[in-house]
Amino acid sequence: MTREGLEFRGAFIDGEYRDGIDTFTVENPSTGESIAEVADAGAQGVKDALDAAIHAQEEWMAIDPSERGKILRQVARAVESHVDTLAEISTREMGRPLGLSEALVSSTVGYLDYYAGMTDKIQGETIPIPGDSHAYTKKEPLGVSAQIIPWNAPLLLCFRGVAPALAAGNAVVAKPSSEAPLALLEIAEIATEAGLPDGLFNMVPGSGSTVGAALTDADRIDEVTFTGSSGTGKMVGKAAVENVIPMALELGGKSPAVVFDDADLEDAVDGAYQAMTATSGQVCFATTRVFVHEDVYDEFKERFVERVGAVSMGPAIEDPDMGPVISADALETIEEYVDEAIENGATALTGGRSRDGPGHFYEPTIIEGAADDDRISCEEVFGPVINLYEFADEKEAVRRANDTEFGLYATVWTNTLDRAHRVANDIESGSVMINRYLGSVPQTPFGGYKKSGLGREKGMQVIDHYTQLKTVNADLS
Ligand code: TXE
Repeated sequence: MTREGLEFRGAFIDGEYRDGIDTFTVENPSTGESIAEVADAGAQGVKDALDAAIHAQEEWMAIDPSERGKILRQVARAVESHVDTLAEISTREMGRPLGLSEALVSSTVGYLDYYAGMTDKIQGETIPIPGDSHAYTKKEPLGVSAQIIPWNAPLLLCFRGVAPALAAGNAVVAKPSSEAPLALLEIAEIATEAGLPDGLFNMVPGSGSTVGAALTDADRIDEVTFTGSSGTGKMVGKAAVENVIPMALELGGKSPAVVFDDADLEDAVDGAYQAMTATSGQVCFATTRVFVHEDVYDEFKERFVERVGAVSMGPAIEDPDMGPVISADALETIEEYVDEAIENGATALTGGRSRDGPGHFYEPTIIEGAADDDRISCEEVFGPVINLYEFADEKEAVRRANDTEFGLYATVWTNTLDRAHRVANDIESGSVMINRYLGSVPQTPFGGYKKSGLGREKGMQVIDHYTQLKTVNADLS
């Protein structure tokens, strides 16, 4: 269906697309053009989705666990056969270069396969207790999981939560970000066509303050998973406390990388380069503060500046090294942070400005000379901006790396074994990478220390989050 010449997408509720109470427009950040109209599900859409989810969940948890795994594997195969379509939609709506979008859809398939294999391994324990007794535990589903999805990696971040939630026997009502709802609506349809029962996975688009709040405030949800900004996360958390339900909050970071004098500098530069260019730095765990030992600082700087100088930037669909940032507002925020840092005495070694023309492009920017307590050193810029700092010894590096309210991700570059593990131990962060930047696989738990969030996603342990433990204690005498 088309409205005003644009593609139209309905809300996806109970296995079908539906009109909502209104529509909103989705823009291509590479061009600034409107590309689709999407239904605003409104509070009624949330209510309908919850009705459908509650009904579907009762039937889903009654299905044999290995059969549930088989269905999730079918969904994985269906998503796999749509990698190109999903990647293209995602690239158009949120501006990630096409090759990277394809890689992220493949990672999404990885989450489905990993958790599909877990459906028949969710088991309790027998517990030896005094007397003639038989005590055991069972892990039972919670019911309906509400998933609030951001725009920066919609498919992967959605299935990071949805795959284990479904595997554990729950239903899902998800709210996509208004910036990037299209690929998620497409994947909901693909999953349902592949055999996921109607109503088990619903997608309710609309604004955060109306549809998002209607979902997280609903007393019929049994769990909430949120990825996004700290401010919104706190609101979602308050609603979860009111509802007395478990929550997982992933609220971003200000991730340090520490580069020692014995590091492989080429690898360390590559790590910083990837952090800056992948999704234009708009990644929760992206390295944004690089601390380099004074003996190799100049060499690191020279190589990093040279590497960044060669970045190709352009429309994401043409698969450049780096695409745009998500919106005009985001561009303005990045400009404010960088301009303020420069006014305060820092230097932009590269970039430091946005690019004229259509789309929302900010040049990859290396900042030198920002103070540790400047706003650019402390707050999430969410753009292709990295700060360089020089340090003299390990203690200083760790202290400054930890001098942040966040604690999501950190990277250590050194070839000294004891130092690598000592620093990994001392850094206050939910994940620490040693001599690698990326380590994102479904098997490893992920989540934040300090203000970066609450709870852990991924890995086997997340099944505990999506289940409730029942203790059964029988008198055998
Ligand atoms: O986030 P919001 P936005 C950070 C990043 C970025 C900033 C703003 O710094 O610049 O947040 O991005 C929904 N009840 N991150 O505006 O508002 C909203 O519709 C329920 C970090 O996108 O937090 C969207 O689906 N839901 C990050 C989701 O919450 C509500 C990823 C996130 O939106 C709601 C993205 C409400 N009252 C942004 N209000 C990360 N951790 O990776 C909004 N939403």
